[in-house]
Amino acid sequence: MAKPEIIGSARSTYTRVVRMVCEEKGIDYELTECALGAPELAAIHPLGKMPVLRHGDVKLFESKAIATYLDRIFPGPQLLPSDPRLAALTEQWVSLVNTVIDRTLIRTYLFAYIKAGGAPDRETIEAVMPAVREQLAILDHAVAGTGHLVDDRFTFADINLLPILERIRLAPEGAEALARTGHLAAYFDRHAARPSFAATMPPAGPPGRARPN
Ligand SMILES: N[C@@H](CCC(=O)N[C@@H](CS)C(=O)NCC(=O)O)C(=O)O
Repeated sequence: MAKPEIIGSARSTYTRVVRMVCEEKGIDYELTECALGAPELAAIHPLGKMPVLRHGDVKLFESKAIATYLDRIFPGPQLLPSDPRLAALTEQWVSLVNTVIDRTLIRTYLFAYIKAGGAPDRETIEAVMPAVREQLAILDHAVAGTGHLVDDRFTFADINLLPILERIRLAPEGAEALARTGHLAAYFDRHAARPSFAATMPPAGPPGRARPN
């Protein structure tokens, strides 16, 4: 079978989740590193976002769609369960993270550091911190029982969240808020030891150099 090509950036959380799927399943893939606005992205994603996938004749955009495709056509551990209840729970957490939690933690909180270029945007940071804490508390409660978002299985729901938790630790309020959660902090530490997480770690740098995300 042809080798999948993931086009995106090692610094991008959504690119990382797709790479983690490949690592977890033992898929031999290639990362084509590119910047936001690259023509390779616009050729596949109508809004030019990353990641996109090329695999033989298949071209896909949207990380969840790419993950579903890779999970179904490649062997290895199933990351999107087929059992209806577990599949729905996985969708539930992916949807909440992608529509709400990513916006709060990354696009608003972390970007207040990234976009500023120089000094962090303190007004935005202070305004968003109650929502950051509230959403981390929701996740803390969710993983308290089993150490996973979906039953006691490691699924794409966990993969989709872990890169976000790693990024918010780069900025002080995010690191402190996560450390105070208890269950979620332990969940992060435990899953961060997975080889798929280590193999996809973004290049080091302060939050202001974390672009693109
Ligand atoms: N819903 C998309 C979101 C992708 C996304 O927002 N990617 C970021 C990088 S992590 C991006 O391309 N940002 C640039 C932009 O929004 O224009 C997915 O799941 O793939």
